[in-house]
Amino acid sequence: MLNDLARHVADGLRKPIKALSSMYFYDDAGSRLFQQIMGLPEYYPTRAEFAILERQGAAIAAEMRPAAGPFTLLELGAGDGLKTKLLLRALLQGSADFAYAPVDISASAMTGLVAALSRELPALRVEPVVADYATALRALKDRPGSKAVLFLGSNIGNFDPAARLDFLRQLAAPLSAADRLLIGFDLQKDPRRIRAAYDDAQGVTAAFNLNLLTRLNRELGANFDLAHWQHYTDYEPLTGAVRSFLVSARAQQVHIGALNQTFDFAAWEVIHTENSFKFTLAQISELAAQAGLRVVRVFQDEAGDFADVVLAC
Ligand code: AVI
Repeated sequence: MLNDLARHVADGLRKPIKALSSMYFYDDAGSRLFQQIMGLPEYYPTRAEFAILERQGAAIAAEMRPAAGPFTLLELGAGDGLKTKLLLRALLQGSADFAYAPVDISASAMTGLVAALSRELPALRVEPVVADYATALRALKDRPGSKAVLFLGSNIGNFDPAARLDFLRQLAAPLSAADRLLIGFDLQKDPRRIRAAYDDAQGVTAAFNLNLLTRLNRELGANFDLAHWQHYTDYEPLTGAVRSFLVSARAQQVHIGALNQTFDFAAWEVIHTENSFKFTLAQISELAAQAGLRVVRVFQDEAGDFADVVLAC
């Protein structure tokens, strides 16, 4: 029986333009590399969003909590929770009655987060969930009471447009009028800055992308030779997409043991591994309306690089 990853790879490598989902970047090594990316000088989104939450945390907390009563603060893709702690502190300071339910696909990231929270915010009620987004959305539906949902870090940018709308509609479906969503959107800006954020000088983003092949070698018994694969990325201002690829630097064959199959790669053929969409404020309002949501308030950093947007039904 094939597992999810094996099935995904079988489908993705049989396509005319080979593609693998960036969802599979985040094994333990990939999650650690992403932590490193967030500290890189070129990778501005994390700092920009941190500045928003640091300076405007109290105002955001006030928009997110219901007028009265307890609520669940569910965070999709919680990661190390560094930015969220700012919001959690603001909510605790405002004596909000809530449980924090972080959701992340990485068990190791979750263990680290729960340990850090119990040290730093001992008064916080934490109900961790190790799951992918689809499972988390089902859990959200089943949760009684008021909800505030966080989807920070421009994770929304990693969906392609159809999946993005579908996901937002699923997020909106279980929400009632008093519930709130806070979504982080990376905004369109100097294309050179955007591209540099995904092609850093130290090569950490390259290692992050290439780690996907290491994962396939380990988990699916593949024999990708990393010496003959390269990271390539580009930003398209017309679509607002950063597209990242793994490039086969020569004609080669790769055997994947778990699939019992060998795949041919031509010289310079690519595997498309990630989209990171960048938005305008007008696109965000339009997207919200298409998903049956309205923009309650937009919080931006001083440079206007990033927006944390409060949405409601
Ligand atoms: C997780 N996600 C929002 C990151 C992004 O910016 O698209 C993942 C990433 N990929 C390369 N660098 C960072």
